[in-house]
Amino acid sequence: MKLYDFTRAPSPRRVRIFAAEKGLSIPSEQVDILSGKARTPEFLAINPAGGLPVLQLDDASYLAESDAIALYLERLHPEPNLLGRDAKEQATILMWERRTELNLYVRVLHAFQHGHPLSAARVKKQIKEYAEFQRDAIVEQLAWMNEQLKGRLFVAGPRFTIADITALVTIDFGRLVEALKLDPSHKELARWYEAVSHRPSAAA
Ligand SMILES: N[C@@H](CCC(=O)N[C@@H](CS)C(=O)NCC(=O)O)C(=O)O
Repeated sequence: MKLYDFTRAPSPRRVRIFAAEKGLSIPSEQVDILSGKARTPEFLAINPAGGLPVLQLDDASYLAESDAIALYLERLHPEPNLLGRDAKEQATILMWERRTELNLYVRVLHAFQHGHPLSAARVKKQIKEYAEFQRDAIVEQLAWMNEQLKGRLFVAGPRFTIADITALVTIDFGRLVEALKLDPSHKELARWYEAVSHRPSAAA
């Protein structure tokens, strides 16, 4: 296996943390997305959607999309379990994973794409008002997450799962691009962030 990776990008980090939680060390190759390397004809032959991460399998085929790669790794290496054991737990984790990705990650990404100078040359047109709108939505979403974390240790329940990985990566990416600031009055979110960001896998 080989992971096409870019250390500074959030989606590949989701896979890196997932693999680190399972104790896996996957050889990787850096693809500089900032200089457009994930959009060259050679790379599009590997992943026609463009973008990272991509996992090259031992049969020389390719898997893209971080959640799909995570599912593949979980099936090959079931422990520690990060995607749920029975029907209810799997569905609950998926519910929180999708909420985190669609309501937080995508907003942070859009705030970055439309508001950050690093993205200026990479989108056809930056719409600053849209970035501002997404920043406001991020603030609301974080307040909501803080409420949801009351009475439970992790995003999807009593144990660490893929939903925590997606939330951690999103928050770190948001801080990096200044679309997101954690409010010190959000005690539950701060408690959760402290716990997950100190796991060894967070360094991945
Ligand atoms: N939905 C995809 C996101 C893929 C994606 O957009 N990756 C970004 C990095 S976070 C990328 O490679 N962007 C550069 C490009 O698309 O050219 C996933 O979860 O894997």
